[in-house]
Amino acid sequence: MTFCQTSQQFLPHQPDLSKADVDVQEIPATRGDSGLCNNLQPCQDTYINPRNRVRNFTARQPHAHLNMKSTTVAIAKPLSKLSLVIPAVSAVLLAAGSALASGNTAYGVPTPPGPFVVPVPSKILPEPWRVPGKEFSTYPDLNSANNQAIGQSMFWDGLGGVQDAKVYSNIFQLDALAYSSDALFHAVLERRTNLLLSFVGDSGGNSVYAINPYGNISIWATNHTVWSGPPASFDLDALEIWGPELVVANRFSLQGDVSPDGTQPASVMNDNGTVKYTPLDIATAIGAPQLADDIDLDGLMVFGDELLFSIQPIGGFDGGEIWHWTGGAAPAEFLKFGKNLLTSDPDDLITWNTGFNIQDYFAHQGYTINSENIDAIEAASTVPGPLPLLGVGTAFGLSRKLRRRIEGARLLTKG
Ligand SMILES: [Ca+2]
Ligand SMILES: [Ca+2]
Ligand SMILES: [Ca+2]
Repeated sequence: MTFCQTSQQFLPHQPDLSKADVDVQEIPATRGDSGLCNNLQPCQDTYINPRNRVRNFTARQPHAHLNMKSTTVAIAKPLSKLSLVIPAVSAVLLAAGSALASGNTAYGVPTPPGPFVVPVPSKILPEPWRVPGKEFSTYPDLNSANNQAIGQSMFWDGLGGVQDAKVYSNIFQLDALAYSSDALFHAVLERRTNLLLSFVGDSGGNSVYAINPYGNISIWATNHTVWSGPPASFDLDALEIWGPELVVANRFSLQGDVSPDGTQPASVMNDNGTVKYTPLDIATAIGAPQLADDIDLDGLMVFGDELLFSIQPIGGFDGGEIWHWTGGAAPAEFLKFGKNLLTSDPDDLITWNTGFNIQDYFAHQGYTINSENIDAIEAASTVPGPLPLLGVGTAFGLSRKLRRRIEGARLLTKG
């Protein structure tokens, strides 16, 4: 077991994984690193989600809500990272050593993985409970009491437990979550990690799939892994991972691509209430500025000004496209990720464009997704060892270092 030994390794969302961690760590896979549904939360193949989410874009008034009277909307204040880190440390220490148990539905029982891990680019796929700081949203938005709750996200511990995280808007559904310096962002571009995807409908009760650089697909999280008491129509439609534990995302998108109060067009929002990118920015980047009034970004990873994103089907796009965009004048390009196992050319990569038939590709590996429409994007690979039990004082010292690093990272990535 490898323990983190320096505070550097405890930095969440480490700003530059692309240079420092270029060497892929070929860690022998263990049962726990297999990445498939684990023995505590076996794959559920019996759950059928009948809902087929099809949106009528032609009937929708383009940003009609922008004409609504501007109102002051009370949005839940983002939780302070510091105020959350210390309780999280306490929870980890108090619960450390307790055996993992099945059947728990309260978040953090037996324990969330804690805030002090940074993923390492590799082909190893960690089980969800090993990954800290997991936040998600459903479609439609629900809270942990299984009531409809517009704009709500939840934390999930990977063992079925959830708790309310944040209300991003009191008016509009939440449909994408990200962090300003998403871990493994560049590892995706360099094909050194596992790409995580959710599709509209979560067919078969499978909320999140993983595809590795070799083109192999596996189930990363079933709906029961995410939420042990999911509603009948559970559909994960936003995902952010790599914590710190119990810390909310700081980039997001709402359904309809508007600001939380509905007064501005916004495909990507900053947590400070400013617009990171407008629908016109996104539509122009993908070469379709004529779609600016209707485009709806619904899958997102962020690193500074760079995006990996997907949109709802519109104007000839089927929703299965994943673009990489630097945020500048250059157009967005379709992501190339994963060996295409349906071709004989060993160098042929999957291009995540409209022409790539995702359902067909998944079907060839035995998975039925019933949709081309990607509604969440993330990445996961090797999780370093857990925080060694050095005592509360040491851990709280680490939390102070963590706070400083978070503050520094905020300055670097502000905006
Ligand atoms: Ca949602
Ligand atoms: Ca989904
Ligand atoms: Ca959106």
